Amino acid sequence: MKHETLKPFPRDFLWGAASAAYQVEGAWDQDGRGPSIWDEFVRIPGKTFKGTNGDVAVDHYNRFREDVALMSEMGLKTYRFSISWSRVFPDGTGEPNEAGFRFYDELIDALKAEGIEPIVTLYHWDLPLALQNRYGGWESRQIIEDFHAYSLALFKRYGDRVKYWVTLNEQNIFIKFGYKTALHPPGVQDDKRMYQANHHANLANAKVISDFHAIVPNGKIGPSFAYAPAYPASANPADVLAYENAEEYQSHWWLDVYMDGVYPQATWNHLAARGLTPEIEEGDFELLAKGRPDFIGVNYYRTETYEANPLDGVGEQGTFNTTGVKGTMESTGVPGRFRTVRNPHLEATNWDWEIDPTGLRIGLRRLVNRYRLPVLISENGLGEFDKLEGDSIDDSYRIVYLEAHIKAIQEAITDGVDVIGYCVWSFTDLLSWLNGYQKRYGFVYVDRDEDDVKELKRLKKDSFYWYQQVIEQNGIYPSPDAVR
Ligand code: BGP
Repeated sequence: MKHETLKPFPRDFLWGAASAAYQVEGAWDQDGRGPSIWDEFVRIPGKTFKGTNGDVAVDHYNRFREDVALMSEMGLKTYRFSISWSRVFPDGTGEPNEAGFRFYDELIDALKAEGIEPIVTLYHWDLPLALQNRYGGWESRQIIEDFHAYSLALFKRYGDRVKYWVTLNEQNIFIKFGYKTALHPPGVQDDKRMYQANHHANLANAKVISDFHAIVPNGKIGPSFAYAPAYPASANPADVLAYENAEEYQSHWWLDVYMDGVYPQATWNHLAARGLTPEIEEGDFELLAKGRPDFIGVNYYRTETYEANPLDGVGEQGTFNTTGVKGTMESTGVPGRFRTVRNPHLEATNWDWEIDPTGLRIGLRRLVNRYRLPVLISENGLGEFDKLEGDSIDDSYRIVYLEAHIKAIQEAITDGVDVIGYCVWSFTDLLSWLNGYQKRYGFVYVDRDEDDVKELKRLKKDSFYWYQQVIEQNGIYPSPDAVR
């Protein structure tokens, strides 16, 4: 559908950028912080690109005032960041670490002083190691109580200043990578355990959401989901069925639970036939039904294209490109259901993520038609090799990428989707979990690499000035009349 004119972005649209504690903070053992599962995992040889870790990351913990000053200069309306659970509760439960709580007080106050709305993520993958060791983390139902206690402590402490909260960041990724492909901690490969851990995460999410509004009456809360909308490789009904299978298995499996408290049937049956469905206890579905969020958080980077996969076809363990060597990502799938194929209509990044702005518009429309909630785009961005030349960084490819995605959002808004904000991943360069520091996303270059922390100097990329202007004029087009 082509529009003759596009609706302008809403006046209070939240133009933003996002990060996560482990990827930016550093200060891994400073001021009483306890270790997280990532602190341990990155030390296992061969797990991350060149053995990189977040010990120092970009030292945001000690340089947050400089970073907030840059956000203010840019005119950012919102900044999404996560709280490190083991910084505020070093053991996961029990004794709080006041220095950790104070750090987030200061960060929130610094943002508010500049008129920047904080969006706080409760959990961006860095589970306290103590909870992993004590009872196996997400594999125990105890995590539901402990995540609840931790979250309520944050709501009580910061709820007077923080309106927007994200519960779990990309449950679909941390569960699949943690318990299927073993690319993330705890590095397990066991589907039965995976679906059980996933069920606990669903319950933890719902329990926190169901108690949120009593503590933060004017607040808004929702999970952030890694949504890669599915396409069929062709109009062959076998491929269309594969795409339906994939959309349900890769996305509705989580989203239907978040929004409606139910697991989708075909995938449930597929797992039940293999003895893989989670143990359900009395009251679980009642709790899930109470967890309907206020918005759908969407992290969008790409679409995925699917074709039919025979019963003896490819499985889910193909090579994942963490080197930036284009063409090294392998096809993956579920035998008898679907497999991924390259989409010949799309260009891909050096990490083989297909670039598809229209896919964002398609995804937004699908989500809103199915779940009827506003959407917060909690992540979108381009990871690339950036080159520092003198003091400047020409990242015009990033500008092209973001501009196309912003146009797609405006088209979706014109279609009728309620989008409340857009957080570009990321504000400063940061640690890419498996890909080291060479896969850069920021508007602000941080001068460090895998081998040398250097002075961590901050330098504005060309995209910084471009996004500053986008925010200033509330979109790419200053007035709807200028849109054709
Ligand atoms: C999302 C995560 C982010 C971020 C981003 C980019 O999945 O929520 O934390 O890392 O992806 O991914 P990567 O760093 O793997 O390129």
